[in-house]
Order: sequence, then C-alpha cells, then structure tokens
Amino acid sequence: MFRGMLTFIAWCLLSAAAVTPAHSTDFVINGSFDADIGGWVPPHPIDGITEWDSFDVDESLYSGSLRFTNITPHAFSALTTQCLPITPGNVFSAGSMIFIPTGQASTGFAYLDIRWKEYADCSGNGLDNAATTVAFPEDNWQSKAVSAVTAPAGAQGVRVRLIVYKSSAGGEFLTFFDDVFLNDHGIFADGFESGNTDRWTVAIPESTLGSDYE
Ligand SMILES: [Ca+2]
Repeated sequence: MFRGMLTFIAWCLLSAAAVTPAHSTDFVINGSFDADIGGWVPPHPIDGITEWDSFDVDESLYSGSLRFTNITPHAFSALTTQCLPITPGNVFSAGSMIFIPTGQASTGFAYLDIRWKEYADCSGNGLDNAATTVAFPEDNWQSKAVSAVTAPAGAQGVRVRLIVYKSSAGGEFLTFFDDVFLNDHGIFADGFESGNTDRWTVAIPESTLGSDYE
C-alpha cells in the first residue's frame, strides 16, 4: 500500500513536470521604475533626457515610469539601455508598456529592441537574431513585446534598448516606458504566451555614440 502510494506520488510529480511550462525569470533591473530610473544607461545629453515620473502604468502610488524626451536637433533616435548576461540557446521574450501622447508638436514613435552580444558585459561583437517591437502615438498604455527569440550560440549578453525616434528636426518628442521585462524561458520554446512578434525591417538612423548603445 505504502509503496503503491509512493509510486502514485512519483507518477504525479512526473506528470506535473511534463505539463508545467518552463520556468520563467525576469532579468531586467528596475523595469517598473518604482522610485527612480537607476540601472539604465542614460541617453547622450544631446539626444535625449530621461527622468523618473509618477505616471505609473497601473496608477500605483508606489511606482512610476521612465519619462523619455527626445531632444535631438535632427530627425534621430535617442536611446537608454541596459546590458544583461544571458545563456546562449535559451528562449527569451522582452517587452514594455509604452505611452506616447498624441497631439505633440513633433512626430515620431518609440520602440524596444534586444541585441545579442558576444560577452556578458555586452562587449565584443554584436550577433544576429535581434528583435524589435514598435509603438506609435496613442493616448493609452500599449503593451509591446517580442517573444520566442532564441539567443544564438556564442551570445553571453543582451542589450535591452528603449528608443525614442523623432522624425522631424528640432522640437521634442515625449514617450513613457513602464514594466520593462526580459524573460528567460529556458530551452523550451513551447507553452508561453504569444506577443507582438513584429520584426523591424525599415532602416532607422541611430546615434552612434559608443558601445553602451549598440
Ligand atoms: Ca511602474
């Protein structure tokens, strides 16, 4: 009887293991901007200004968002980034809530992308298989994500980049980011939600200001 119960319990555990989705871990540091914007490499001061703002995606009194203003003198991008170590071959999803107020004097859009890097500190060569998700002005928070992206062999790091693009010279263009995440789903590609998997195919001029942004 006792042995039978053990066998049954073992069977239950094995069954549970077979159907339980792969463990998912959020790697982003300070993606919810509870009290500040620490953990993110600020944009070049010529291109943009990042500040903490109390405008939280969930209207929480205990959290805020990243207020990102593109101030480049030209039609150009401004970037704030974070480098994280990852395991090659694992499957990732990444995303952000994005709010781009309409009616701004300047036009533009915002996007999140991830770039695989050769080393854990994001030095070395950039590798293939980067993914991008784009948001255009809309007076509400938009959920934008890329999913089921496999880190290529040889990638030890990933750079998560929040980018605000202003498509006209002069002026400013404002975007808020909140709940930024990068999840590692392990080596299993099945069983997690599908997000916006749009891949960016249009060339966008970007600042070439150094390795913290590439
Ligand atoms: Ca928040």
